Amino acid sequence: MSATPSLLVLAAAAALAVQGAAPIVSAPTPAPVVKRGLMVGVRDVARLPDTRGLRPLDQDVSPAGWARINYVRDLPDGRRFVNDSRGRLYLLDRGNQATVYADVAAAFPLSVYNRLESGFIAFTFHPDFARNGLFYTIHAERGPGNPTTPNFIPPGFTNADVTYHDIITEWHATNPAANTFEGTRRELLRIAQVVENLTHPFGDLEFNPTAKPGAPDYGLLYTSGSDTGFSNGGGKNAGRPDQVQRLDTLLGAILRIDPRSPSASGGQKGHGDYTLPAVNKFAADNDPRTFGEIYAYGFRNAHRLSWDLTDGTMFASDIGMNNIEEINIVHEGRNYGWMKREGLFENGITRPGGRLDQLFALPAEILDGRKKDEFTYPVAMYDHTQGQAITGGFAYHGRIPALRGKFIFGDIVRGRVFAADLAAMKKADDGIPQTVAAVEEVQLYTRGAGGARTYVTFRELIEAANGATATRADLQISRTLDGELLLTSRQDGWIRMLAEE
Ligand SMILES: [Ca+2]
Ligand SMILES: [Ca+2]
Repeated sequence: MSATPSLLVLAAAAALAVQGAAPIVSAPTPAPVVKRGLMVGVRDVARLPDTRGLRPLDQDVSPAGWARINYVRDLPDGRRFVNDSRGRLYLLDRGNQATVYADVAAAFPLSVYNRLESGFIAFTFHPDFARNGLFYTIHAERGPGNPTTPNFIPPGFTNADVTYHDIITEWHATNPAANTFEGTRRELLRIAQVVENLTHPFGDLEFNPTAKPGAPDYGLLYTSGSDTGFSNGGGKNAGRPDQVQRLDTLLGAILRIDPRSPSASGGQKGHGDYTLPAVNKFAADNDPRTFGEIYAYGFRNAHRLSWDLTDGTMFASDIGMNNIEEINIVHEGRNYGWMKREGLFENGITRPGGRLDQLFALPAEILDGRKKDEFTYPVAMYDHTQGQAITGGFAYHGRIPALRGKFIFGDIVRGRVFAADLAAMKKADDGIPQTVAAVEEVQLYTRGAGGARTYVTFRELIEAANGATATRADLQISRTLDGELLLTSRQDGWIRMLAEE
């Protein structure tokens, strides 16, 4: 076995620079992500219909992409659903033929499609969908000329500043067993963006899959933690550290809401048409200056959440600015640092004349835990010499022995698939910034007709499928009902599965 320890102590990070020295602008973590012998087969599952041209050219961030998959989700009844960000929610039958379950684009004609996270961004089913027929979607709309007023505009701004809306909608299927949606919709929450480009909208909706009926967390809806472009969304309102690191806002935080309307629950109303969970720390504090929806805060673009099904540990993948990609273990009420922190560093924007693309080393007594600050630090990370944007990831306990006990994730842009030891990640959740789990790369392979292995990269698979080079892999990962992992791309429309050692 490799002699590399699974838990790294990044003494080198501390030694790179002393606090107050010159900013660090590249390669701030010392170890590259390398392959250490993990090899996993990948096989084709299904390809979505070709939707090139479905949207006008100026309303398609990647017109050459066959289809733009963000999420695959299985229902307990065996049905599999997948979204195309161009505006369709598909149902895959047992033969993997896709039919349109809901035409989301038709429902939301003001939607914006020309950014990486745009269009029909995400969906999730209520854990009791089989009985109540409820599911939830995220989309974004243009602000100017929009007839609907946002429920929340960032502090200090007015409707005249609003550029985009980020919207969470509840859909109610009259017959949950039907294979085509028929029913009604109710808007839960609409928040305003004020930056030039639609940037870091809500990216994920999740129910804690380990919460059982009757438990306090059952039926509560979590959102991504998204700074709505106040980092680099462009225009005069970007680069605003005063908009984050505060509890009187709905942005930059993972929110946890009871999606029931207060008229149905009898509970306390939130900013939108939903109920504030009485169990939320910032709802229970009876302080109106701390918004009761906030579960944890200090995120830039924690666009994917997941739970370890064996013990309920909650993970968030937070996409960094110019330097550090993070996996965080999420605890209620904690501050995860953005924009004051990026990885194990102070972000330069916090200093007079400083910039978002600069980092400064933290004092050694903070890094080694002798002195505590108010932040919670990542349990695994890599820097921008190794990738540009972290995917979601999952604690793996499925059929592939080599991956069991690992957290599997990757890099959206490069399509590299990574693994970190789950026990090491949980051990790194120790209040000591410099202890983090090691990250290694997974070697993918396909099998030919004769059974021979061909070693491949995810990006090569996309390029072969599309018959063209891809500037981005646009990798994402989903988990099946039985705990296996699906690799998808917003470029080639294929759903692939990690299948064997
Ligand atoms: Ca409060
Ligand atoms: Ca640690």
